[in-house]
Amino acid sequence: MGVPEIEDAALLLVFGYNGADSHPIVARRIVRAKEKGAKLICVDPRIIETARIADMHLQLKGGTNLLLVNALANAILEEGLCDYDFIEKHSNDFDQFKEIIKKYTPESVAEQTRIPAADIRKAARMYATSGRSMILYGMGVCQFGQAVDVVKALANLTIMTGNLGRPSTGIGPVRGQNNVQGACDMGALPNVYPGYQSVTVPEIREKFEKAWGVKLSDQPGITLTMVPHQVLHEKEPSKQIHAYYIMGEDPAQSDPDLAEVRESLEKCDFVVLQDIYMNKTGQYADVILPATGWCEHEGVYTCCDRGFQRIRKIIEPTGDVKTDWDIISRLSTAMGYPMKYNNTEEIWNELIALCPGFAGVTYAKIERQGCVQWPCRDKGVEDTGTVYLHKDGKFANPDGKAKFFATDWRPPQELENKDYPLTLCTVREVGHYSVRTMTGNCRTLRNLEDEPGWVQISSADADALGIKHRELVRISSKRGSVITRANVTERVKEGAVYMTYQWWIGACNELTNGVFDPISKTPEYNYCACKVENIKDQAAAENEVRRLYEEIRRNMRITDKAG
Ligand SMILES: Nc1nc2c(c(=O)[nH]1)N[C@H]1C(S)=C(S)[C@@H](COP(=O)(O)OP(=O)(O)OC[C@H]3O[C@@H](n4cnc5c(=O)[nH]c(N)nc54)[C@H](O)[C@@H]3O)O[C@H]1N2
Ligand SMILES: Nc1nc2c(c(=O)[nH]1)N[C@H]1C(S)=C(S)[C@@H](COP(=O)(O)OP(=O)(O)OC[C@H]3O[C@@H](n4cnc5c(=O)[nH]c(N)nc54)[C@H](O)[C@@H]3O)O[C@H]1N2
Ligand SMILES: [Mo]
Repeated sequence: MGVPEIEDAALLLVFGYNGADSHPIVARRIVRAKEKGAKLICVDPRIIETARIADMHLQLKGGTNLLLVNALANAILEEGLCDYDFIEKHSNDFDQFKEIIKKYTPESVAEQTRIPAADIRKAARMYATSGRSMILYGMGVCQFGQAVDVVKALANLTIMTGNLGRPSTGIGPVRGQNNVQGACDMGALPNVYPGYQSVTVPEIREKFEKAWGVKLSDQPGITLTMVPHQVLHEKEPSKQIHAYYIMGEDPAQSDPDLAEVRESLEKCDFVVLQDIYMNKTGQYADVILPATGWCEHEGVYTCCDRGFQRIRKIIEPTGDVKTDWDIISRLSTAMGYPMKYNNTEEIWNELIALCPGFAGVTYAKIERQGCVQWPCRDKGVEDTGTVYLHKDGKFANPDGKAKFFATDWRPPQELENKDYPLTLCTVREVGHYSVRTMTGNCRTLRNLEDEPGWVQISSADADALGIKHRELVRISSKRGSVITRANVTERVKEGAVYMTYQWWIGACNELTNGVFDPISKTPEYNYCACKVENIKDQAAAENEVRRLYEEIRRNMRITDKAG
């Protein structure tokens, strides 16, 4: 689906996605859908902005997604609200699916999800009968040890109700960064070349070997989140990691269990950082390669809806910096594989020649249309790209049918306990961006919110712990401990606290758990056990925060010159 289609849905199921803080432009479409009469169901453990305008807010207990989604499917089945014609013509494995789903009655999950069975039934009815229901999901689904299963379970809802392959229906992963979709499209994944072409399929590999004049490995690589383990614990010499080239990433801030990340960075023999700012990881780097920022170079981004868009250089870079592609080309040439591109269009043309799904997306076409959504296979003007997938119920599986998939719920790995009685979930801050190199260097945004960040805590928990709004508190897990400020709020329920991962002092990744989903390898950032303690001597704690901030700013070379 395309982002603009959101506003024409008859119902939006917004599941673990906080557009108002994460993607304000997409969030406008949600507001507009509501204005145009759409029904809105928000599934989130917090009262986020979407919950405030929703027709129903299912304020589930964190970590219980699959219980709820399976129960929604159960209610749709039980009430006979399926699109049986669509299921019959366009899907497989419905019977196996029913077999697993039948035990997930709304009544059986009400206690664990903390959602009354009647509300689950009502939401299921609304979703199944609107005629044009669309699902949007985000990190409230993905950042769990059981994430891919929940995505598939949400897809089940779309198949069983025929909410696919038509405008303003379907399931939308509202992907995080402006170009995270583009990074995947370009093959920045361990198991595929550009265009999602598997490294293990011999014909594909041979195609790339021929184009590039090299021999390529037939083994998939590993994901970012597996690096610490491969550095610290891998016994097999051929799989050990000794050198680490990090480009546009700050694992020493954004990866889980930072103590382990630091240990792995220290153990690596050689670390290179290619970035536009100094960051925490840079402090472990042997070499830093300074690159240009988004307004200093040109290229192509892919939006979360598969739409390729051109980005253009607005200002001349200053200082000794190069574009990312120029740095890569020079490095490659120095290592004995000459890469000679004169501009990004030459790189793009090589890409589309090798990727059938992108073959029709010339620079000229992107220029003309503003945005071209893949698949777009033909260079001619008639092929304008694909706004939504699965038209006429056609799916990418060999027999063209969708596949139902059901499985049982698994609880998060580290549950609240006697020593760490609260659960910690980590989310986003509207005024700051990811590891905060970009926004932390901006005085205006720092004036909006600054270190040591916040922990959202319910008034019941705060009262019981003797904590007042705005006071500094200590928050700890089995893995680490940091200082942050209490945000006592009615937006969260008792028992669960929420930190944003943008803060260098209140760095929640000192606390998070490094386990991940077996398929996506995304860490369980949204659930670990923690405790919060009050701090008696607030003045001393404020001093300590100031001292820590000065130290970090020095290490990150932050001056107040930056506007
Ligand atoms: N201002 C700003 N914008 C950003 C970013 C930023 O750092 N700052 N980061 C960007 C990136 S990288 C990404 S990936 C996106 C992410 O954007 P979102 O997908 O919106 O990510 P979050 O805010 O982490 O989580 C979404 C919601 O999931 C809820 N949640 C937590 N646990 C559960 C659960 O068990 N079930 C359900 N159903 N919901 C749960 C949280 O309460 C939260 O409201 O934002 C992007 N946009
Ligand atoms: N606890 C917790 N941790 C999380 C998350 C969470 O919800 N909770 N979310 C996770 C998610 S979804 C994500 S996507 C990650 C994000 O984490 P990261 O990817 O580490 O963070 P970013 O701030 O997006 O950018 C990383 C670096 O890229 C640099 N950079 C920006 N533009 C350019 C450029 O054009 N070229 C180069 N070479 N460098 C550039 C920035 O200065 C920064 O140092 O964090 C993850 N970590
Ligand atoms: Mo992300």
